[in-house]
Amino acid sequence: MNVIDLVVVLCCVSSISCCMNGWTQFENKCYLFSRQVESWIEASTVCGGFNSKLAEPMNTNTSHFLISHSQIMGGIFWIGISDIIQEGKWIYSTGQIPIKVNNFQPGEPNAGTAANCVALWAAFYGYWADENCLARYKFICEADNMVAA
Ligand SMILES: [Ca+2]
Repeated sequence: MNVIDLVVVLCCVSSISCCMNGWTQFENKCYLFSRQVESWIEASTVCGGFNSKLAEPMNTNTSHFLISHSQIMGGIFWIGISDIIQEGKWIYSTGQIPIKVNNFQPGEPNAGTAANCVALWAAFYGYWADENCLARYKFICEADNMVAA
C-alpha cells in the first residue's frame, strides 16, 4: 500500500473530508452543488470538465442526501437521470441502466416527451420532476473521493 492508497483508505473510514475545496462529501463520494445554471447537457459537460458526472443516486440514502442538501443550497438542480433514449424508461447516464431509486414527487413524471431530464424541484422540497432538458437550472456533479495533492 503506497501513501496515496493509505490516505484514500483513511478518508473512507474516517470523518476526514477528502473532497476538493467546495465539494461536499457523502459516504465515499464528493458532490458539487453548482451556483451557475446550465441546460442538462451543458451541465453534464461542465461536470465532465471536473472529472465528474451529473449525480446518479444509486440508493435511497444518497438520493435523500441530494434532496435535503439541495434544499439547503436553494434552487432547482439537474441530476444524471433521463428518459431521452426511450420515453418512460428512466436511466442513469452512465451505463444507461434503469434507475435503482425513484424519488419522483407523486404525480411526476407528468410531461411525456416534452420533459426528459430529472431535476430536484425546489417547490417539491427537492423531490424529482421531469423537466425540459433545455431548461437552465443548477446541477449536482458527483465525483469519487478526491485527495488534494
Ligand atoms: Ca419523458
